[in-house]
Amino acid sequence: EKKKDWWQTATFYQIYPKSFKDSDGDGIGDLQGIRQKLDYIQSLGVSAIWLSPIYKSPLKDGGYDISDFRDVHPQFGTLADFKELLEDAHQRGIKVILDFVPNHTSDQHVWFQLSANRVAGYEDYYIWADPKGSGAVQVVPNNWLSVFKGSAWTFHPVRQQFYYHQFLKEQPDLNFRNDRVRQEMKDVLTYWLDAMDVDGVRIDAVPHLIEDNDLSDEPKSANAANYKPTDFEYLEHTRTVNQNGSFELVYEWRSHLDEISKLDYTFRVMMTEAATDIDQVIRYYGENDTNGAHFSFNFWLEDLTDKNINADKLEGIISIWMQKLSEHGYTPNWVLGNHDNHRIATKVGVNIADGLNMLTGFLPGVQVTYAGEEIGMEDGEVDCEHGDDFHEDCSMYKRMSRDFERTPFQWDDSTTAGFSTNNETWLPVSPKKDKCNVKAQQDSERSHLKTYMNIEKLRKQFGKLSDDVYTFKIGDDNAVLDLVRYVENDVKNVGLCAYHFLFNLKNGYNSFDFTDSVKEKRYVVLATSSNGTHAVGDIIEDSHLGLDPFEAVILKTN
Ligand code: TEU
Repeated sequence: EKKKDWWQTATFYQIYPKSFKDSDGDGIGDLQGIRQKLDYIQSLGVSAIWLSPIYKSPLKDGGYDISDFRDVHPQFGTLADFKELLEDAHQRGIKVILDFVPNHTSDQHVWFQLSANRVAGYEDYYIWADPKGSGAVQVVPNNWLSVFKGSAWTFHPVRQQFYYHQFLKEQPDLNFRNDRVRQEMKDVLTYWLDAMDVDGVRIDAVPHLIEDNDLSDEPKSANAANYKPTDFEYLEHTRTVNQNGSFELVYEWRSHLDEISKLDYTFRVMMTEAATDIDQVIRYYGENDTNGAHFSFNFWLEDLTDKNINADKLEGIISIWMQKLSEHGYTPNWVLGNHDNHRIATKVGVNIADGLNMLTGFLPGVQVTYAGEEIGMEDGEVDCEHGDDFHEDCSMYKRMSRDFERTPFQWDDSTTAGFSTNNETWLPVSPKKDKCNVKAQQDSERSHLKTYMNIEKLRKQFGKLSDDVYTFKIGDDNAVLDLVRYVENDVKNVGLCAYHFLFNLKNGYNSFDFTDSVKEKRYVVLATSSNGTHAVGDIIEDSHLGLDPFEAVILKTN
């Protein structure tokens, strides 16, 4: 088997900079705050941090609306602060990945101002279209919808045309059919990867990069019949996502990234965000001999809830992804959450969160952790009045706001959870910090955090195992998921030297018999912190094992 690169067995730790640690007392997290917490990050054992956008921005979409791609938002610090963070991280062997948001800019970006004023050279930087018809009322060019809300077109009074925006109206889409725009964004990549020396990029919203050129209407979705005729919302997104050009752009950026890496013999990683169906996700990894992203996020575990989680469902997700990716020789990856979705501990229940961290840590390939998952952090509580994201529309707030998963990180049980010296934090600190915080979990012998740190240690060994995963369902009602990975050179002597991951997904005791040889010696290398009786080092003498509700254990047999 080919020797693996570091990233193929790595854990990427996502930090939402506003929420991690405030160093200057303004109630908002910043770069020096992250720098202060590098000891903690290092103690986790993760390989890399990925920072959500840190750039100049009016912050209409949490920084995903960028007004200067080359500078840091003063709220987060300065370029000098970023360099210090990068240097200190590198000194500890931690890679730093930045968010690259090419699909759109802020409407405050100078390019948009120039384009709106039809300044020569900038006319076609964005996607402009005339109103339909010639009546007094400005009619949108077509029925395309924004991912967030309503039409994807907004009329610009200066230019007297509509501009296209896949997200907020403050986030006009760049026109990637324009070579100058292509070059501009390549230059942004060069700036961060080459001049600033960052270790890679997470590319935002790649399915949306290019739209159908003739602006034809979207068809109604198959179940549109069930909706009121005024419900405009129930249209397909076939003209605006996964167009061939979007894949080509990703491939172009990959080859650009590789060229930069060749110059200084330093590997750089590229990951893409495409919340779309699996075959399209795989196309962002590459096509035929053309490389795309090193990996494109697998969001299937994000759909888990306490209602749908069971051994069947997990087994299905794992086998489909393992099979599809191995067909292409690509590296799998496993994501439990991010800044766009309710926290996994809230969705499935805190008692299942450890088992899921153990699962993503056990599986072959890349593990992605959203800061807070390692302590079983749940969503915070925010009301519209104190909200940030979509708070302008309180009827939408509960349904659409992503504030809940962005509340300040819980370092300790003090008033602001150790996040800030200022009691006025940008989003309220969750009252759950009393019980759920880093300090308490560091001090306790068994905790979510300790389990997480242990799985990270074990990953160093798991990386050397064969990449095949054997999946079984055992126990009463097939409620226990049993995943087996063998030591590479032992695959043929099945059963001799292997790791088992056992996860009881039933809210009840489960007991089962090992079907393989009883002569083997089995011992526990990891167990969930709060449910169950097993502990690291326990030797399992009999061919029989009992698991408490939602208990997960990793056994080694040899
Ligand atoms: O999200 C891209 C995306 O497609 C969104 O629809 C995402 O699935 C949605 O926010 C879920 O609620 C990326 C970023 O992750 C997100 O934070 C940004 O708002 C968005 O791009 C626009 O830049």
